[in-house]
Amino acid sequence: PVDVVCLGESMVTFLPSRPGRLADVPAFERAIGGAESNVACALAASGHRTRWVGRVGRDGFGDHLVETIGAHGVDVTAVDRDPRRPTGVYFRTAADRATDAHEVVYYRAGSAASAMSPATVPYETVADARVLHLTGITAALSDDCLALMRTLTAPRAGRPLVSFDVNCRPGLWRDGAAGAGPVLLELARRADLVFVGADEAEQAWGLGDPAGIRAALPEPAVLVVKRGADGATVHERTGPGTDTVVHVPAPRVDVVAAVGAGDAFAAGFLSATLRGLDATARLRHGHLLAAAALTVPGDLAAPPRRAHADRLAALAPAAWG
Ligand code: KDG
Repeated sequence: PVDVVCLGESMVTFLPSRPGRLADVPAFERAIGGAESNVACALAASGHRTRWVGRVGRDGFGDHLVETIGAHGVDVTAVDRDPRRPTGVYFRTAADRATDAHEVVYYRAGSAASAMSPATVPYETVADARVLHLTGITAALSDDCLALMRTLTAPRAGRPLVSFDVNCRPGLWRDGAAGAGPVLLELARRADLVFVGADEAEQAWGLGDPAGIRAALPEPAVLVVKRGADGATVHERTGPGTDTVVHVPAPRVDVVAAVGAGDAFAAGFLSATLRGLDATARLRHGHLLAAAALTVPGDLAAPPRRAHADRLAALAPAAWG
């Protein structure tokens, strides 16, 4: 058994050698990406037994993903290899520091992971976890992937706690945010714990404030609404129709690239959840891991060690803005 299973597509990521338009970048450095494996790597680094369930091609990029994610201490034995379809890759440009504007180009249509389905993922590969972490990205990859998401979030006796990060990526959906909205809402309502950015809730559902999002999404026992530098709010059900609401501001950091910060936040929050910590500590651990990811150019930052994170999370509220 493991603490957490993270399921989704990972890709080889190409980071630019210098800032500027994609059209002008002369060379790229290879890294890895994939929201769910980012969460898995950060959780493994925080000392949790973690498995990544994904699908890659029988190619060098697939080898690289399996070897790199495995080297982070994540169990990769359930990763499926497709003999015909390739491993997905994507390229990105450096983000503008003020606006976070950047270009992303995916080469993942028809990838090995896009062929994930209820048939390629035996339920036993996720059933022994305490937490199953999923994101809305998988739902956008193909009809088979959407069917898999529906299977994994269906009510069933003894299912792991289902954690769902909305991760609205309009560029991946046939009809952009309009097409994504209803599907993401359907899946979120079937989860036990939901992470959503206020900006993406606005984009997908036309809802910006945490109370409005909670009203549209009453089912999950825990809802976390993230507002970037303004911090995050957790709504936790404490009785029928009753929530406790806790807000924790985010620490100020010099942002290098926002990519991966949401994944790191989810990992910090999940780690603290697995350890039975209270809502304030869960949000603070989310912010701490996000801060580490915000200050590196790629998706993955080495998170602070657990004892160090505990000391930072225990700082007086004044240190937290
Ligand atoms: O959260 C970071 C991810 O966006 C990145 O690694 C790529 O998974 C990815 C995606 O589909 O956007």
